[in-house]
Amino acid sequence: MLPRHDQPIAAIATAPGRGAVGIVRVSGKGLAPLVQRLCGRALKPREATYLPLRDAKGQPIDHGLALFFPGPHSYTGEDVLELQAHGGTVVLQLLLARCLEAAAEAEGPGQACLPGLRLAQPGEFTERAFLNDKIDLAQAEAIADLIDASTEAAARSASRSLSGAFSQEIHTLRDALVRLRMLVEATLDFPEEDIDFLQQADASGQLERLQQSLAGVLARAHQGALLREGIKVVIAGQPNAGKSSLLNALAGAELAIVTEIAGTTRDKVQQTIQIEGVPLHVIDTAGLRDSDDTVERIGISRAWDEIAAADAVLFLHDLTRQDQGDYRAGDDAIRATLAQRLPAQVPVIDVWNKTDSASAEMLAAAEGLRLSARTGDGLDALRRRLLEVAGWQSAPEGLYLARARHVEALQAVGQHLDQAAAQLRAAGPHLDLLAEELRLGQNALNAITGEFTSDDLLGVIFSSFCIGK
Ligand SMILES: Nc1nc2c(ncn2[C@@H]2O[C@H](COP(=O)(O)OP(=O)(O)OP(=O)(O)O)[C@@H](O)[C@H]2O)c(=O)[nH]1
Ligand SMILES: [Mg+2]
Repeated sequence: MLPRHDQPIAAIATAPGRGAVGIVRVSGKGLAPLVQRLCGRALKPREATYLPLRDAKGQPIDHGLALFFPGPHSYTGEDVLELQAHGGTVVLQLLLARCLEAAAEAEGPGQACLPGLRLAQPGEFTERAFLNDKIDLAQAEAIADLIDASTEAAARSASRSLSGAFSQEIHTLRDALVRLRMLVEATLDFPEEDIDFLQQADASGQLERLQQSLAGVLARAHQGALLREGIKVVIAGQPNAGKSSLLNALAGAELAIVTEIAGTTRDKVQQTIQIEGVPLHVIDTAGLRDSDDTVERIGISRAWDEIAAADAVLFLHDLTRQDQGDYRAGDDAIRATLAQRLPAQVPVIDVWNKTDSASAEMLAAAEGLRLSARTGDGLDALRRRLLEVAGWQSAPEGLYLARARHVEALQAVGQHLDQAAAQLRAAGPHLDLLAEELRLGQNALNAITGEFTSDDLLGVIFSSFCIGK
């Protein structure tokens, strides 16, 4: 049996369901005999041919377009055949089945037409493109991100990553790192030259410039990752503070039930909103208080689970009840528990609600953001604050999409460069340790584009693709 990556693969490439057209795609080495069998003729490379697509008995399944891309000039780098038919589920299933059947038919004595043709796994076409050096790993990820993009900004940035803008920055960093490594490795080979040699060649200057460029790439990758992944914002507070009203106001839709009854919300209500194209996953939770009601208690416990997993918490206070001692005691108790349960870096934003019916005195006493979920007054300031908390700087031109994985890899590079710089500054530098840190830094960089990547990581990345891509 052929190794997995050498087996020819087939799949329906278009989305399941009805559509005007649907595409069945086959990729593998040496597809010409299959093309002949399926289409009844050879096809001109990269030219659409209108023809009947027939079953084994010669009856047409459909009439459609056939396109043949001989490798390496194809999406996967192998031979690729695309059959475009009408987009019905059954038609496409029949065509796909016909491909598998034709592949198994005898081409010569003991020789199948296309041995080993099987259904493709999710992302397998793109994985082949990566393995055949048509694209690097960051570009492959950008394909999935482009397909999954939920905002225009995310789609545009994914497209820039796909065209290689992000990979180019990584390559520039890598080239500078390789030059520095060559210098250090050369010094290792000629110990008598030693540190003077490194100084003359301005190794520390080179390293410093590398660290600066890395910081720039990291900042842009962070913005790109934010566009892709967004942040999770949990609205918390006592019952009736107006949490559900605030979610509705931010979403611009009546999603969560709002009543004057304390303890209305039990299940969490989640909505993704966009501010300047940054996705914010906003979660409304049950009001926090001591309760004897079993259902409400489960809701409150879930609220705390959501809070524990938040990137930022909006702590909502009711301005109209600030003169009630027990209400303020309730807020204090929540604040204490928040401080206990939340990691220090998770920001808690105090938001004072119901400015429309609060007294001037209470308004004056409230420090922080003040708004009215009812009138919408003050919401813009909250939106700005949320972007600030997310770390969004503004939408610079030419942003590329990145993933948390890339940001982490770049941070790892930064740590290795810091270690290397420390060695270089040390009174008696260990050149072997310096060389090792630079080598590790380069590995971390290469992991982004896939030049140094474990099979496990590839499995994780490609399994999240859709089938047929
Ligand atoms: N005047 C005024 N009333 C508000 C405002 N926001 C919410 N309310 C009222 O406050 C009450 C409670 O609102 P909800 O949004 O249900 O409050 P909640 O925090 O979700 O309450 P629970 O789900 O019970 O925890 C309702 O009667 C809302 O109409 C506001 O900005 N101004
Ligand atoms: Mg509610």
